[in-house]
Amino acid sequence: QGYTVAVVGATGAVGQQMVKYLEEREFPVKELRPLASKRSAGGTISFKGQEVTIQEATPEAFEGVEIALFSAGGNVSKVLAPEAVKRGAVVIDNSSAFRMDPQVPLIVPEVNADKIKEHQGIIANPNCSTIQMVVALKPLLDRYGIERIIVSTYQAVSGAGWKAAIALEEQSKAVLNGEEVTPSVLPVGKLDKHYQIAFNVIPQIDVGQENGYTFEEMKMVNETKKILGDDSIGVTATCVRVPVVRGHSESVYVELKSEYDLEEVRQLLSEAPGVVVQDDIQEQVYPMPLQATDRMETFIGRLRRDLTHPRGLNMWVVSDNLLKGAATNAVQIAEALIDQDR
Ligand code: A2P
Ligand code: 11C
Repeated sequence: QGYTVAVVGATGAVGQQMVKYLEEREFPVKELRPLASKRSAGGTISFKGQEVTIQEATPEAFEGVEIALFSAGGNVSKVLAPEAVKRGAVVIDNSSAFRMDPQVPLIVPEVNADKIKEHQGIIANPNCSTIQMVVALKPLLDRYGIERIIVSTYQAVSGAGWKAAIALEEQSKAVLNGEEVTPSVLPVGKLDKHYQIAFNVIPQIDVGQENGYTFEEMKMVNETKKILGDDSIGVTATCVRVPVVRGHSESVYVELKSEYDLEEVRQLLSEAPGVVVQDDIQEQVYPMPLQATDRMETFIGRLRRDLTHPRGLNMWVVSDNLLKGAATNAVQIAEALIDQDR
C-alpha cells in the first residue's frame, strides 16, 4: 500500500528534511528511493527505522517512481524532471527551473491548492522567502485586496545549502580564535567573489540581474504574482543574507485596497491555516528564527499601522526555510495531490 517516492538530493539540506517529514507525516510511502550525485551513491539514509541505499540520480533511477520530490538544484531538475515524468512520475520540484513556466502550477497549498490539478507532470514548489510571505498575505488579499508590497528579507544561510551553514560555523569560530577567514561559499558559490557572513550581512542572494535586482528578489516579485493570481499587485523586494542558520525573517509592508481594522487583521491571521500570530510588543512577544526552527508554521508579529498611509500595514514574518519554505510545502503538495486522486 502506498506510493513509490523518490527524493532527489536526499543528502542535501532540504532533501534530508523531505525524508524526515515524509516519515513524520506518515505519508503513504511503499518504497522510498533516495537519489543524489554519484558521490553519495552506495551510502545509506535511515527511513522508518530502516537503512535505505542512496542511488545515483539517473534517468533509469525513476523507473516505477510515482512521486518525485526534487531538491538538487535547477540544473539537475532541468535534465532529470522530464525523465521522471516520461516514466510516469509526478514531479514536485523545489528548484527555480520551472516555476515561471505557464504550463507548471506554482503551489502553496494554503493559497492555491485548486491549481494542482492543472499540472502536466511537474508541479513547482516556490522559493522559501516567497512561500512564507504569501501564506501571510492570502487572508489579507481575500478580505481587503492588495495594492502593493514592499518586502525586506533577513535570510538564513541554510537557504544556500549545507555548505553555507558549515561556512557560517567555521567562520564564526575562526573570528573568535583570531584566525584568518577565507570565504568561499556566499553570496553565490558559482561566482568568483565571496564574502564573510559571520558577524556580517550580505545584500545579495542569488545572481545579479540587468535591472539591478538579484534573482532572489525577482523570484519574490514574479512568484508572488503568480501564486496570488494577480499580476497587478506591485511587489518590490530587497533580499539580505544574515548570520542565522535556519529561519528566514521578513519585514513586509503591504498596502491594502480597502480600509482595514488592525484587530480584525490580527483575528483573520490567527484563524488562517498554517499561521501562528505572536504579536505583543509590550510583552516582547514576536517571531524569531530560533523559535521557528523545526516548526512547520509561518509566524507573524509586529503588526502595526503605517503612520503615513491609511491602508498601509507593517508585519514581521518568520518561518523555517527548510520546512514550510521547502520540504514541508513540497510534502503538503504531494498530500494534496494524492487527496485529489482519491
Ligand atoms: P550529494 O550529497 O551527492 O552531492 P545542498 O542543498 O545541501 O547543497 O544539497 C544539494 C543536494 O543535491 C545534495 O543531495 C546533492 O547530492 C545533490 N546533488 C548535487 N549535484 C547532483 C547531481 N548532479 N545529481 C544528483 N544530485 C545532485
Ligand atoms: C536562499 N531562497 O535562501 C534561497 C534558497 O530558488 O529555490 C532557495 C532558492 C530557490 O538562498
